Amino acid sequence: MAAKQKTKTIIVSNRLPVRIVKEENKLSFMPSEGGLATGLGSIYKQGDNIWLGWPGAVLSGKSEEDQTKKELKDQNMAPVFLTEEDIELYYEGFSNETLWPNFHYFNQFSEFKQEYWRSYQEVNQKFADQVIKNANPNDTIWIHDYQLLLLPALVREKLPEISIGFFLHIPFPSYESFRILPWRRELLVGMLGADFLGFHTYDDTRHFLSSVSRLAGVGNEHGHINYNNRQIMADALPMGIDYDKYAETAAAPETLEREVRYRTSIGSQKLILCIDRLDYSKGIPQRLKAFEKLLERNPEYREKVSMLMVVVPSRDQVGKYKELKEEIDLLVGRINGQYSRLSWTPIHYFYRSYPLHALSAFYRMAHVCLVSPMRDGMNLVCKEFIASKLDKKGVLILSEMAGASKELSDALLVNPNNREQMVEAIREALEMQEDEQVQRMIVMQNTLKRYNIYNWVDLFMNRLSVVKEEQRALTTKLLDKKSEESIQTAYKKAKKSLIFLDYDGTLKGFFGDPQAAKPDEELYEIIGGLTKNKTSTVVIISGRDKQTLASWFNLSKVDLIGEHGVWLRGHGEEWHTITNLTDVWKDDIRDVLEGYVARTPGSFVEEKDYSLVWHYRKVETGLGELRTRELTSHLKYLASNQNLQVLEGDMVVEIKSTEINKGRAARNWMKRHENADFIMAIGDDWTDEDTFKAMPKEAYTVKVGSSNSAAKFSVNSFENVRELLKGMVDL
Ligand code: GDG
Repeated sequence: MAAKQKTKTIIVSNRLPVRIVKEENKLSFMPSEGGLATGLGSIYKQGDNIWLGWPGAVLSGKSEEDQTKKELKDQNMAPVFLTEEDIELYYEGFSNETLWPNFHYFNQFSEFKQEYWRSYQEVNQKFADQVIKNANPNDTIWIHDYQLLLLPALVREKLPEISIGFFLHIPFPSYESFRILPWRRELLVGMLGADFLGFHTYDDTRHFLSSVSRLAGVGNEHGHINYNNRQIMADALPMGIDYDKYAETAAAPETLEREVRYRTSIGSQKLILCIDRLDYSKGIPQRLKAFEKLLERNPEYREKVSMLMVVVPSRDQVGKYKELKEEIDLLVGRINGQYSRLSWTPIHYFYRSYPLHALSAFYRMAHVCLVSPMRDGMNLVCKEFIASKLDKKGVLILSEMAGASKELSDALLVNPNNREQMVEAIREALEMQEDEQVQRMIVMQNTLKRYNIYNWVDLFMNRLSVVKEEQRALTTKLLDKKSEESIQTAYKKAKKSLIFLDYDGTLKGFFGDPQAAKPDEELYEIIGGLTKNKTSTVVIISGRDKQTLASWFNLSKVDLIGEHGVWLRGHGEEWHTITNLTDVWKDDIRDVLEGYVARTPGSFVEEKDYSLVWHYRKVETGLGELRTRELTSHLKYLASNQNLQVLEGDMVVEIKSTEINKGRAARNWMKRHENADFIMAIGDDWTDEDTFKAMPKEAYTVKVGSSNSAAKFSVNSFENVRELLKGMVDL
């Protein structure tokens, strides 16, 4: 017997958690333990798991490459080698001069260069080749960040069944920003190669879904996207920190020793701490100007308060970063020049990075941590500050433009563009009573302890495997001859059967005019055959209005469920509804739909008792789909607080109360027929998915069409349904 193949996890990011230093032709390998590396350590260091990425140095020649491969292999890593040109065009170029500014709403800085784009595609392909070389179809791939947006689809192309997760560490911009990118569609399609896409905040997720809907023409239901016959999920999963590591470092002797040393040289003033990578998204000049205003306006703080500002060098080869560095240097010079005393420096400014214990001493010493980015995917500095405050004293001022602000609502939240508010917040922080500081700190510490980095990693992996399971559950098996015969035999043997049949697309094909789809002779014969048998109950369960259903099936002995479950009628009974429904919303929504009809030749509105439907089957190809995207997002906006749902069917958009669905109606009917020993449901669109989901395990469920479904079997067309039913009654 062949040994069962072991499955592994492959992490992929632009940079490996390692730094190669080349000195006199000798390579040394230093670990670079960022937050992500620590969190993912629990994954990539296990068994055969592996982390793929660029090792951080351009290597010359095969011997350096071989040495790197060997060295990294022992640490469960594998390198993707990049050339100097790759770094310039793909990394500094497309990643940092095109995507980074666009995703952070700095579009005036965004460069659109074809050579950047070409290189981005090539390097993503290089990463894909490495992944494919290392991966087996049952492995799990976790791809990180904006440098690798094309990678999910490139891997999917070669390994269609593999599990792919993607996490974006920076904001996903609003559609209005994203649409500016010339390669927006390609980028989205690249991301949609993943099965699960994680973002720091709900807003990022919402923006992504909106771009998918508008640019790729794919809608979503609660973050589930059905794309290329694969169910994908997008969700918010805010990244945490290694809380214990920061708390422990804050208590370490080395940190305390540093704190004493720093305090001795700096004096006893209150400290406002700022730590950032050099980046225009971090709002450094804006913050300096707010501090300048504070000193100008409140002379009592002079000599009492200093800012301790660490700016970590980053991307200083990129033009915009050089300019920013000069601006910061000038501002710091101006403020210090204006306000310094021999015994006091307003701003202690350091353009370098520090070891962890020094950082931790800074966190301990700070009265206030001022984190004021113009945009930030999450921001970990503010979280590290909170975790380092062992005595729970200190105040966090946090920009509402940082993802972290969604979790840390006990910080003093500011809009970094509002200088007056920033000045006031600094003043408030410096004056805040200790008991209030402690109160706020406790709430924030509890949040961060719970949602730490390990929890984040577990949740991500868990979400990915849930999506994969959902996909498996939605894989239907094409109904073959054998299964068809076994259904027919089971029906014949049954003592009492209950059969739910959708109408349009299931029993009858589609017509431009919905009224033209009336039953034909063959269909009446089939229904007649099924209902001839007294122990058989046949239910037509459709989205159609009750008048149409009644007129078509008046002479048949079928039960009818119309308008997706609003109206129900047993054979020989009167119509009734199962809920107290209201239709007061219809006037407003009808006006909106009429507006779309006016702009979309060939479309029309169908009115049912408790729902409105916009039909676009006869609209010019392309235009109907375009309007559908616009209309659904418009309607979803209107429907959000009215208990309404917007459903996209086959060439229709329908709006109705959330209380109505076919599944609920089908359950109601099953209660009436509790002792049925043969239950079957057949349907073609996703309103029938509710019916399938309501069915007991032993029921036969059949989906017409090829997309994912909760049904057990699928058939290609309504003609196949007719064949199946004919075989049941020997027609
Ligand atoms: C991106 C997103 C998102 C800083 N100076 C030193 C030092 N650091 C460490 C901090 C912190 C990290 O660097 C910076 O992380 P941030 O989250 O603040 O910002 P980005 O680098 O822009 O990260 C961001 C993040 O990805 C994660 O998803 O939160 O929004 O932009 O951990 O402590 N570390 C050391 N010395 C320093 O001088 N040792």
